Amino acid sequence: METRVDRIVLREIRMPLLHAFETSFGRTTERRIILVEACADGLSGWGEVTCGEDPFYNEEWTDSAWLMLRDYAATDKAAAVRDNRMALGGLEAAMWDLEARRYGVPLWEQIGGGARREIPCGVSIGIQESIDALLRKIDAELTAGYQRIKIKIKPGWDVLVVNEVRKRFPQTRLMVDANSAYTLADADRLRQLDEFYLMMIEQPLAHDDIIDHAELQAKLATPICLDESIRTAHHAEQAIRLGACRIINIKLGRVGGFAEARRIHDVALSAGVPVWCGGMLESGIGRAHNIALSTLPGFVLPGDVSASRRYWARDIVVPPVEVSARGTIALRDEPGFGYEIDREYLDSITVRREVAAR
Ligand code: OSB
Ligand code: MG
Repeated sequence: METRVDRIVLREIRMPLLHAFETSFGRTTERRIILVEACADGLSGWGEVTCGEDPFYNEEWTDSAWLMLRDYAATDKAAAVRDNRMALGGLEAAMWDLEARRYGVPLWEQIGGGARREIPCGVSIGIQESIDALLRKIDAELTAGYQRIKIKIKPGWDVLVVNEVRKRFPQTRLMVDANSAYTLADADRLRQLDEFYLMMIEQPLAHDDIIDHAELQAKLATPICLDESIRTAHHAEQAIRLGACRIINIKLGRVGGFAEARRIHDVALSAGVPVWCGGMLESGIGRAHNIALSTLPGFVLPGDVSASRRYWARDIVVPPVEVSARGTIALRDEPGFGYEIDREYLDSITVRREVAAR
């Protein structure tokens, strides 16, 4: 985006998670999050870099993103950078927020959203110590009102677990996410999941694959949803054309910001493929951006966008993000991303700060 900025401030914060989050690729107990502040004309726009602490979900991690932002993002070399979308996307999102504030409109309006006044919410539940612990967690989330449950699976924590969950919660909108833990050789095992009438299986195969997913989708009744494999609208177009997925998870960071997220959304919408907003254990800032994104018309399925209190004892935004008893988050009408930043708390958890030249 061609927005003029006077100054870009990078900040790394540390936020301990209330509950460790475990996927097929690892376990997270504390987040190291980079925030990007884009300043101009006395206004600040904010973005969040959504990469993990290690390069296990994709190739980026907190320290690589810091260097990418410091040495490239704010220079005329940025356009030539390949991938590193989460780092660049953090700045891109800050620019959108800054633009929204310049016009005095909410971010959801600035990006062309606003198709709904409240967004439907689901939860993503990590791998647990026991099936009993998982069942208790699901029960608590349903009691809180969440509209859809996603559980993480991996070889050894899949068919048996889903069977128990389904027995206990026969009516719940349920899905699984494998984070690339399987290969085509596991097709028979994955096909066993068909009997549980799941909404979808998210990213069963390799993070960079489309063709094997198409072969797998042809063998499954359950829709495949792609996450890791879709970084661009071009990928989305190819995946849909090949029949590699019937649903797409859109994450702002993974695709490099609102501009590409909208392009993917548009490709999916015109193909009749539903999309939903994924999550990356964001602080309140990234969470607020996800809420804005979720108001585009094609975001018809509940996202992994849930309440601050599921992650943090204290969030950096005020008020914290809250979810209604019917499992929705209401839009806010303040300019920009819609929440106040708790500056005092933010400063107290900031471990480094640097002004990137412009
Ligand atoms: O694959 O959707 C994923 C968290 C970290 C990395 C990848 C994923 C996730 C989640 C958590 O599922 C979603 C959330 O609650 O933010
Ligand atoms: Mg996923």
